[in-house]
Amino acid sequence: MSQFKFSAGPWNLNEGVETFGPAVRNTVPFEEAVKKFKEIGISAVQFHDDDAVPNMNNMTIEEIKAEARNVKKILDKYGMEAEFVAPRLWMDPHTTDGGFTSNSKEDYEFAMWRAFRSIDIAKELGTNRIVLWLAREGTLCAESKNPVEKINQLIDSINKMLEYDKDIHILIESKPNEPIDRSYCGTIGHVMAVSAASIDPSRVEALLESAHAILAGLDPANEMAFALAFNKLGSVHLNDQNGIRYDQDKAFGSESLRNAFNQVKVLVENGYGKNGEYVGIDVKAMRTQKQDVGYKHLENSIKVVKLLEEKVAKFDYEFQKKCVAERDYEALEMYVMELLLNA
Ligand code: XUL
Ligand code: MN
Repeated sequence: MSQFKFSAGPWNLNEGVETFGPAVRNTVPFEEAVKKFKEIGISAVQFHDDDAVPNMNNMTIEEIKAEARNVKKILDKYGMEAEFVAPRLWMDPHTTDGGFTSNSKEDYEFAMWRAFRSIDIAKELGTNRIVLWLAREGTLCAESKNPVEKINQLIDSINKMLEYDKDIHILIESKPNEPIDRSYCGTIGHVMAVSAASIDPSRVEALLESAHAILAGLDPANEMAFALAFNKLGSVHLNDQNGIRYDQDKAFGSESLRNAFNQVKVLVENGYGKNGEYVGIDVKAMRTQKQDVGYKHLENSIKVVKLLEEKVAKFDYEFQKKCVAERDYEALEMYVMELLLNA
């Protein structure tokens, strides 16, 4: 049992493509993925705009909405929700140099078109959450953009989305790098600042992904706490990461159990999920995994969340208080290690 509702995206059943090698698994058809998600305890699907409406660039607004309604029927058939829609602004020739911070007016307008269409799709799928993973909003060549101008351009873009639909919430997913070298919204602190500068801070929230915090050299639980302190943690992407290298999206807790414990602890302690927030699992199957076991990373991540919820329930707050009073943090640290090791 878990107190949380879980979500995942179709991209989490990845084919294993990476920079040095091709796909090693077949694409799981969308309906099969939804069915599988349901079986393993996931109750909502995360979407990129073109996960829901492939080929949307060549469609009219009405055609896009109609296609989104067909996707909603599949969700309904399996009793599944849509958690969010995220414009995929990193694959298109129009977003080679970013979208909201592009130097090209035409490419900027394309990015806004995709953002507005993502809102249209979200409404048809029955969600008011838009996620912005700002994949290429930053630079490869530091001198290629005027950073102050571009950060203001980004805030303007978000304001336009807030104006386009008065009900929509924008969740910014921070990440310091990859694919871009220097990103403009690298941490939750950046997201909070952008939120505060927007025309409606109550509708601009954060999505914290564990691996992204680690890539920024930060602690994922503390990043979650920072957004929670402002009442702005709209979603999380739990996963894990072996240090500061390429974005690994490993199964939750598979690298640092204590970090994972503290993430679950901060979510539990702050009543995360009480306003309908999902615990998103954003994990990649290892490339070595065969087709029929290409979803275990999701199952395992959910299992680890549940096991850690049990550990949090057992956490002895009286003992913690005593250690704090005596300032004996070695004792507290050992207590946590023993709790996790079942010793
Ligand atoms: C990229 C990442 C994305 C977003 C959705 O690092 O995490 O999958 O979560 O666009
Ligand atoms: Mn993510």
